[in-house]
Amino acid sequence: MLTPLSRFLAEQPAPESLRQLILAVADACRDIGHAVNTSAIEGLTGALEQENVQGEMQKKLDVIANDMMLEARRWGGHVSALVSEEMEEIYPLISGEYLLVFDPIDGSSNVDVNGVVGTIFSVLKAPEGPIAEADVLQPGRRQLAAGYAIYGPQTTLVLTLGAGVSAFSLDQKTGDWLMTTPRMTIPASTREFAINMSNHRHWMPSVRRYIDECLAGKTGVRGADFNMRWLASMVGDVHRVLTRGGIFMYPVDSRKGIGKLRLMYEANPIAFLIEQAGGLATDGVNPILDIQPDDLHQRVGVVLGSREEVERVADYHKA
Ligand code: P6P
Repeated sequence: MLTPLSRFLAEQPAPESLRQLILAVADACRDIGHAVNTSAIEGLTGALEQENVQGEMQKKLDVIANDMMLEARRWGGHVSALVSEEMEEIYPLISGEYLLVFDPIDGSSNVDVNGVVGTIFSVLKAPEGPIAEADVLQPGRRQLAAGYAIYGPQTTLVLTLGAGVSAFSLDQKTGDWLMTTPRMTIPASTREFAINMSNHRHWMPSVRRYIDECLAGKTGVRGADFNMRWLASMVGDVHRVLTRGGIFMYPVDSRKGIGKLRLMYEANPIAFLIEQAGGLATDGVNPILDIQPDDLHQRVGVVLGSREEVERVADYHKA
């Protein structure tokens, strides 16, 4: 029987195998969302005594959500290999058309305080035969589909197959994803910024100039007051930007000379959504989607959202 999500996918310019894969990702996100929603009851909050490839303390839910994604039967033979924030190496499956790259729980430290978290995914074309890491290291411009599920007051799936961005919210009673926003678009300008202000002393001059002008409000060159939000959950902050505009920044800073966010399964899928919604996503200067990856887990600076604001930061860098 056709569901609202499968009806939507049937209208997308995509092969049937990709539509089937997106439906399988939606099912996985529904299962992960349930695990998140019941984590306190099931004793699944908190950390394990182990670190992931990022050198970050793994949360119980990180591992449980990752294990859910590794269940090969989910993918119906459409996926050749999985790549996860939680696994150092690629995870080969039987040969399929696609590579599925994901962060199973983004912002997992928020679970313990009942904050917003999400699952981010990216779909790339797989070559014939066994998959090597080099096959995965494709620029974000070559993504076939991308999206996230956000586990908040609603459980919402936001996705693109290259023809705009749409949002579906989960009907917890029926398990169906119902379209709630046919087309998400980002206003070109904003008066709302999202950044972790505690890193101010580490920022590049262009970022410090941009934020200081926002903080100067009406009395400064911007001639208007700005608002600030910071959820410490990329999916939550990005969902707000896609919903009402804004600029989200996790820039490269002087501590390590690299960014915090990961290119393959955070920045690239989110940048695809942002561009499809009419916004811009850069590393502070250049489009994220044009970056040629050289490592599965490489980090990148991220400045994304309302076009005019992202351009302003890049212009300050070039000034
Ligand atoms: P900070 C979550 O750990 C994450 O990867 C993103 O979801 C989020 O935007 C960022 O890190 C928060 O970082 O340094 O503010 O805790």
